[in-house]
Amino acid sequence: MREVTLTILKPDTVARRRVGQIIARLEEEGFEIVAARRIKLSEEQARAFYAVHKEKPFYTSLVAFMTEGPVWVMALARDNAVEHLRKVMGATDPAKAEPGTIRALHGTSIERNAIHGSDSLENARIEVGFFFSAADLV
Ligand code: FUP
Repeated sequence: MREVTLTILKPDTVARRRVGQIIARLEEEGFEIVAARRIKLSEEQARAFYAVHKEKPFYTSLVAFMTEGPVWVMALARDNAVEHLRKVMGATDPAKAEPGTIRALHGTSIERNAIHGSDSLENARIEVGFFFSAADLV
């Protein structure tokens, strides 16, 4: 089934000029970029986006990282997009991610792990809606 999922190329990826390489990989993996925007997350946006983690010890640091510089937010379409993006991203901790995955190739720590991808179809709908309106998804 064709799904739309949300990815964020995180501040580490933008700062290290890895955006192009990662977009090329996503297209090679069959994703269509149906919307994309470069933004700098406000603290309020980052806190809201990661609200499910607000009680975790890493929350404050995660919000600081996600707001330290610009990111690319993108809506990606493909058959089975949610699950396939999670597979291509690899595990949260780049040191534990399968070789060849985006996090293994481009992440440098469990926090600075290069890329976000929605973890379920329900969250994908919420997260795409967090950044894009229906009219943006062309
Ligand atoms: P993921 O879905 O793989 O991005 O992982 P989680 O939803 O569990 O975590 C969201 C983000 O919190 C991760 F991308 C990075 C950060 N994080 C940490 O900084 N430390 C941790 O121990 C776990 C997650």
